[in-house]
Parts: sequence; structure tokens; C-alpha cells
Amino acid sequence: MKKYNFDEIIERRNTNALNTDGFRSYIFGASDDDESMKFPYEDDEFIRMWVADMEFATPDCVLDKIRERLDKRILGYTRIFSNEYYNAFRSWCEKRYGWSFEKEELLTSNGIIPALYALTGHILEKDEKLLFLTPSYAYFQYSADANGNEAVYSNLINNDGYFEIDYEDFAKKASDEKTKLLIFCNPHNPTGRVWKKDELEKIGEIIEENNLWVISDEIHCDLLRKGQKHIPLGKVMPNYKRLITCMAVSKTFNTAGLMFSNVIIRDEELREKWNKTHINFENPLSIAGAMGAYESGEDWLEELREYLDNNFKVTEEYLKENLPKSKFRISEATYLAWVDLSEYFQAEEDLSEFFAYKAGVLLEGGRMFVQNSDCFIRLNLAMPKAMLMEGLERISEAVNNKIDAQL
Ligand code: LCS
Repeated sequence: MKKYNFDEIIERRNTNALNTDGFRSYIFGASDDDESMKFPYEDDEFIRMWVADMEFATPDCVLDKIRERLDKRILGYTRIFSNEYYNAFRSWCEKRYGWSFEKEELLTSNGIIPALYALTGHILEKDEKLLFLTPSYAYFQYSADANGNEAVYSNLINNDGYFEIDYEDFAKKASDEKTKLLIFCNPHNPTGRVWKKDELEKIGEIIEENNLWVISDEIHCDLLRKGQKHIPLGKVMPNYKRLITCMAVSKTFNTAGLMFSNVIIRDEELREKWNKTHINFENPLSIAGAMGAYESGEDWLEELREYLDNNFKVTEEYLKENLPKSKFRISEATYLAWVDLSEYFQAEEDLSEFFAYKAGVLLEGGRMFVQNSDCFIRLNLAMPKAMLMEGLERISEAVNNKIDAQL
């Protein structure tokens, strides 16, 4: 008997949700109130498979802690003073990943994006370069852009839908004397790869050889398919000081709007730099919610993972049957499916636009993932199955209509 209801469809409009109201700017670069940007679908008719938050309710273990905190009735300036939060997060990491860290290394931030921007600025001089693997979550690029640094890319190799690191290329880029920082996404968005021990060790060796700073962005690390295991990069590089690890409850428990994440900085000097410029107040509701997640969120998470595993399975089956020329391997982690539609589209086609206009589906595709991503779409599968099936049907119908029209 299941304890949680992931089939419930929850109305998100009128909550200032980016997911429902922010797609015009985020996906299409328009203004969010641009009346001229019309689609054959009303805004509430779209199936939304884009931004990485979930259509599922945040679990009660999180909401109840927030309610409890609200009931204390004063929401004044707040910072983490007690050991409670550190203990809860450390226990989570010890239990799930067999890894931990010292209390003084743990800092918090209003999200990982602000942390990436700030750390890039602290670490790099203006003429130095930021390296990451592509395709990539675009905010790695934006961190370089915001700080006026050049970005360098190492393309992953696509082995029949399984993405692997090109160590030779990576080592070459890492050895450029101007390359000083790597942002490493573990597990990887958008391909969903969970980097295995031997892969992490090889990457670790190259990092050490070149004395690179590395930010290991592990925000997706709780969202693994059954049978997969997350290994923090810090676990294979236990004594490497130039390593920063970012983790959060926000993806796992659907609390991205609470703007709260963990930034574990080993290097003392960098921590000092951070502390000098970082306004380290936190939202009391965010701390309460994160405590609820770390202390009592495991059984909800295990059921969520089963539900996601099934959504991936039905997506694989549906695509095989209805878009037989699409190429798709179930992601090892994340709730994001990375689907290759190169048999149906040309590189220059704007896939997000195509699916918004022709299918009524909001998704991110192609160039939105920096490079090495032409003809791919990324589908967010974290939604009730009924909604997912509707999205898949619309996607395949639109592609099949396009093919029929070309015949
Ligand atoms: N890092 C990675 C790898 C992410 O995928 C995301 C969110 C973030 C950081 C953002 O962290 P935050 O600032 O919320 O703590 N990923 C998103 C995505 O792929 N689409 O929408 C959000």
C-alpha cells in the first residue's frame, strides 16, 4: 500500500510560479507579459515539462516543520546558530553516501546559482577560464558570463545514448594554464549520468595534476534510479582542499522557492573570502523545511523514486512504440529525460518553439544546453502519470505530423 499520492494534480497558477508564468522569458527570451507572444494553446493548456521543479506536493514532513516554525509567530533575522542543522545534514550524507565533512566547512546560500556566481568570482581572475562538460546546465555558462570569464567546454561522448567523459580532451582543456576552475555536475544535468567510482577517480587525477579548483554541483544526488549509487567527488578526493561541494534539499523535496542550499568549502582562505562578501542570513522557514526533509524525508523520497522509475519506464516504452527513431536511455539520476530526436529534426530547428506551438508542450531543447546538444529535448518527468502520458502523446503526434507533412 502506497503512503503518498503522486497522482494528484495540483493547481500552480496564481502562485507566481516560474513554471507556469515564467516560460516566455526563460525559454523564449520574450517578456513574461508579452501579449503578442501567442500560442495555439492557452497558458493553462500547456503540459509543462521544462524547468526543473516537480508537479508533486512537497511532503508533509517538510511542510509540517514550516508550519511549526510559523506558529512561533516571529520571523525575525535568522542565521544557523545551533548544531542541529549541521547534524541533520551530516547524518543524511553519512547514511546515504558514506561521506561527511567538518562543521566549519559548511556554509549556506540562497540557492546554488548564487553560490556558483559568487565562487566563480572569488576563484577566477578576469583572464582565467572556467571549464565544464557539455551538454550542460546553462547556468554554468552564465556564471562565467556574469564574471566576465571565458568558458571552456569538454564535450561528452555519446555512446549509443550513454554519455561518457572524453578524458583526453578533458585533460587537454584542464592543462591550459588559464583554466583554473571546473564546475562538475554530479549527477549530470541534462544527461542524467551518475558518475561511477572509476570515472570520478580519473577526473580527480586530472584535477589534482592541474591543481584546479572544482565546484562539484551535487544538487541532483538524491534523485537516483533504484540500483544507482551516488558517490560525492569529495569522497574520492578526501584530502583535496580546492574542492567545493554543493547540495540541497530543493530538488529532492520540491522546495526550490525556499532558496536554501549547502555549500561545503574546504579551503579556509576561500571561506574567509566568502564570509566577507556573503550576507549570511537565512530564511527561518527554509531552515525549518530542510530540517524536516533531512530528519524525516526518507520514506517519502523512496516512494518518489519508485514513482519516477516508473515514469521513466513508461516514457521509454512510449517513445519506442510511437517515435521509433528517437534514441533514449533511462537516466541514471534526476527526473530529466534526455531524448535524441536527430532522426526527426535538423540542428538549426528550434525544438522548444516547435513543441510549444505544435504540441502545446513546454520543454527545453537543443542550444539551451550550451553545446553538444543539437536535436535533443529534455523532458521533466516529475509529474503525475496521466499528465506525463498526455505530454508524450502530444510530442509524438506533433513529430509524426511533421514527418507525414514532409512525405
Ligand atoms: N545546479 C544544477 C545542476 C541544477 O540543475 C540546478 C537547477 C541548480 C544548480 C539550481 O540550484 P538553485 O539555485 O535552485 O539552488 N536546475 C534547473 C534546470 O535544469 N532547469 O530549471 C532549474
